[in-house]
Amino acid sequence: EATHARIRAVIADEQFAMAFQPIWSLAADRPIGFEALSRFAPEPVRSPDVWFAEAEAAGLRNDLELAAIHRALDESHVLPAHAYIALNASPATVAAGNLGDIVARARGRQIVLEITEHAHIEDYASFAEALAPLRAQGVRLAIDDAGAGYSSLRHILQLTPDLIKLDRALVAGIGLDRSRRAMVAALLAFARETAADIVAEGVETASELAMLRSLGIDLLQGYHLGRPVSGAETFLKFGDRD
Ligand code: G
Ligand code: G
Ligand code: MN
Ligand code: NA
Repeated sequence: EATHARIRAVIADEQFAMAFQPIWSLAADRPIGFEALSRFAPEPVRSPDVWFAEAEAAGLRNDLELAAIHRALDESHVLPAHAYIALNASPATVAAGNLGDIVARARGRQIVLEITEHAHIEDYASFAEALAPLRAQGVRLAIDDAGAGYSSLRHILQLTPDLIKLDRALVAGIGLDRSRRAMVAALLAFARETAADIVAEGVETASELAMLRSLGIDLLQGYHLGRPVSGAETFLKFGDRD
């Protein structure tokens, strides 16, 4: 089928590039990590959401995710040595057991795996089983889009993630909305209880930054701190020059 062939070609010819977006520590006043985000070259330019949905429909989601993860790790030398690399992965890709070599591929760089809150975990046992040896090797687990309102949140929190990434809708609505404020408070309390770090996503303005700082949140990601940019641009801005 046409879509299937197209996605196979995207994977085989690596018709995509990696962008990196800083995750900024206010206390350290520098990025402590970078999230790898795929950017697809073939025209028309479309969101990675669309590509991953098409890949899913074609039965190629795991292959495309794995290709993106390998590409991100291969390019990660553009990042400063102290910084972790955050990789997006669906639970099915983790459960398939194909991530076994990511620690070796990272050449000593710390890895954070971002699993989105709204991903349905079909085979929880396989997912947890594949995750355990990775975590034993120091790979940290982040819950992406936390608090977006999906019922899987409680399930995912049972894995005691190392990082909790507050969904951008929470960040945008926090000044206005009591229910979102309550959700942020609950996630902050959970993070304190389990010694997880909190990252606020989608920080777009100085006033959001100030409000998050007043809540004691140190780690921020969003256009206000830095957009996702190419590996070359990331190296120019942040790379180790020695
Ligand atoms: O970068 P952007 O906001 O356009 O990404 C849209 C969505 O696609 C986000 O949810 C992001 O997590 C996801 N995404 C982007 N790149 C990758 C990738 O390489 N792998 C996976 N699994 N998801 C990605
Ligand atoms: O689902 P995930 O959190 O992985 O998606 C990250 C997506 O959010 C990326 O596509 C990235 O381009 C986008 N993004 C990053 N910072 C901001 C921001 O400040 N505002 C908005 N609207 N999107 C952002
Ligand atoms: Mn993410
Ligand atoms: Na997110």
